[in-house]
Amino acid sequence: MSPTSPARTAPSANAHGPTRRLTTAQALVAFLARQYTERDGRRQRLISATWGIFGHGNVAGIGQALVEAGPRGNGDGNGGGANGNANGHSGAGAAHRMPYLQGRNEQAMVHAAVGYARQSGRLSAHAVTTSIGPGATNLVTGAALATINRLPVLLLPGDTFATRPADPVLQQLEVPYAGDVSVNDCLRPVSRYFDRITRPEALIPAALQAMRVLTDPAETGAVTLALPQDVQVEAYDWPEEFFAERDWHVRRPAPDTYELETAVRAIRSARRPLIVAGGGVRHSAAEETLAAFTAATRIPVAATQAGKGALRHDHPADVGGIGHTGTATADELARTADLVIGVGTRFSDFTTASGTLFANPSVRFLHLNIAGFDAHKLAALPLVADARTGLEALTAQLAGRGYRVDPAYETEYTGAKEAWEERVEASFATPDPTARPTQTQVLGLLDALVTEDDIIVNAAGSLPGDLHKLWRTRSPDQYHVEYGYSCMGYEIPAAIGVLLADGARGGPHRPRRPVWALVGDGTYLMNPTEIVTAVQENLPLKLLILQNHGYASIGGLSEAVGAEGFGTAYRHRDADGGFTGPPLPVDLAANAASLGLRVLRATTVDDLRTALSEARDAEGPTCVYVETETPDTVSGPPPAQAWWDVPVAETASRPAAVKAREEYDRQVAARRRHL
Ligand SMILES: Cc1ncc(C[n+]2csc(CCOP(=O)(O)OP(=O)(O)O)c2C)c(N)n1
Ligand SMILES: [Mg+2]
Repeated sequence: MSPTSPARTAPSANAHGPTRRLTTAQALVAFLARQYTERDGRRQRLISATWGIFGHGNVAGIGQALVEAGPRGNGDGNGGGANGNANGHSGAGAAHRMPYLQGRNEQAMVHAAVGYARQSGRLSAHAVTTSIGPGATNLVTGAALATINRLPVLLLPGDTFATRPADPVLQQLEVPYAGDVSVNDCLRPVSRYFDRITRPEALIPAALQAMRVLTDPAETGAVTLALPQDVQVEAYDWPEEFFAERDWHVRRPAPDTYELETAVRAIRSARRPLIVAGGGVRHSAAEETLAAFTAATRIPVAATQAGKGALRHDHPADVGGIGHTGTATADELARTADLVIGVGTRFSDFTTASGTLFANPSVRFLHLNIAGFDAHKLAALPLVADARTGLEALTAQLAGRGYRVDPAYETEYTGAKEAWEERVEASFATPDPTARPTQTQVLGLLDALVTEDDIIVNAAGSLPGDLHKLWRTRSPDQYHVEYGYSCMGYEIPAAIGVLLADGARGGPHRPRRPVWALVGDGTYLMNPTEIVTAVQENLPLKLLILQNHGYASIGGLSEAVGAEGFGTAYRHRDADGGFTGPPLPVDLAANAASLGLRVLRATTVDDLRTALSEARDAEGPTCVYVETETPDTVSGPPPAQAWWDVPVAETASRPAAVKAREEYDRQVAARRRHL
């Protein structure tokens, strides 16, 4: 971090040099507009915009500060006091403006910020300002999602008065046992850094810590600065240095010599090594380095949800998704692997098939991860480093010693990959163009249309599993599936965030990249309202709604675990009070249209092909709506290739649960703890 020289033009000064008199909120916004990240010689704004919904907890503080710093403020570039500000320094020059984005729901604003951060390679992020109370607590889900996925987002919830002149103010929680608790304390466990700014000057260390955490590749996630509503508007003489431009270098730590040597020895003695590529490959922009490592060693690469796209789908070493939603190719390799090399993964239960996937009795793990916490999982040999730097070091070390997997192993996985490809083709095939499409046929039609420019965004329902197994990822950032938190309702706002990110923005001669939000009907109903934001910003969101009248994924899971599909269909009540009546007369296409989207309804395979193509070419926000057919054996997805631990009732009166428990006990018996 190397601050450049601040403008020393302030008329006032204290013992430590010139100062500016600003409110806490004005100072925070001015500070945020002057933070930059730098990595690999590229420099960009760290906080490039602020999302907000205003209420009494932020309207006069952060809200007023955003007016001063935004396009409607006194942003004439010389700090002139167009609005009568005596010091004239809260006004933002063009480079230091703080653009404002208007959201409809606080959780959705965080999702949008997360989509933006991921698409920006974690080098640029958004802030989110809310009122106190419900506005603030609506952030909790988004914060958890950001933190779990290690994606930076700065949360600025308003908080109740620090001076407590009139407790309880509107929306204030009072707990009898502690006077200093507010609802914002809910954000502590889901934040990587949390502070409550109860005095203006406390902002200085807090803001610097917040930037440190946001730009730390091992630490990053949601960062929360809770801002009591009285402190936001309180004036203070800020040291001018606080407003200097600061560059936050995003580091690429190199591996420790001992860990590197241990890793190289482990790889050289492996006969059936398998790489598990996670989101860390993407965050480190290590895709090409991974390809070079694979070219040298021919070690096959399986991918988690966050890592899919680390290699192109047609790269000879790409064996597809791994784990519960993985391909047969990857999962078979995992069962026999003697060395599993994790690169930037959290080794979630989906990846390990809840501890049943890595079945070779002598399997060992090696884990290249920037976070020591993850690098040590599964009793792995840790290789704590940036993914790119670590892979470069491994490649260099192994190249000198001529390591390459046995050609028979390469032939084996190449053959298995071809066999899986035939299953993908079978799932995508549309023998009857006049029929209603199944979900996998919908994916097949989209697959036939997209190029490496397209980006697909998804998070929950049955789509993530189908996509993980079947999607042919054509570019490193095409596959944007949030599966750390798998949060229904992420898709639409996140797609907006992706569209706002530089990576998706076309130049004057290049249209924006097509960004598709793929949602089930349940997911749509959870959180459709950010459509209005896409319309407001004229972002060419492409929303694909797949109607199957309920929570089909959970319905299937429920059947499998003895819960008989209970409560998962969107149907009228029957005479017994269950939900087995006719589907509900809900028209999601009309709903999307009412929020401002152009909607293309498709009934048949042929309709859908046309509608998708029209949507892809559309310049404005567009929705394709299709009702899907329940899959048959030809066009359904391949079944799960590995287990997932969802505990089943140990005792029950109903036969479905008793039977499911027998199967559960069989599966649990195969679980291993890798120690
Ligand atoms: C916010 C949230 N609530 C609940 C869940 C649990 N859940 C996972 S998938 C799912 C159903 C999704 O329904 P839909 O979007 O229609 O997709 P489908 O299962 O029909 O493919 C539910 C309730 C979740 N992932 N996120
Ligand atoms: Mg559904």
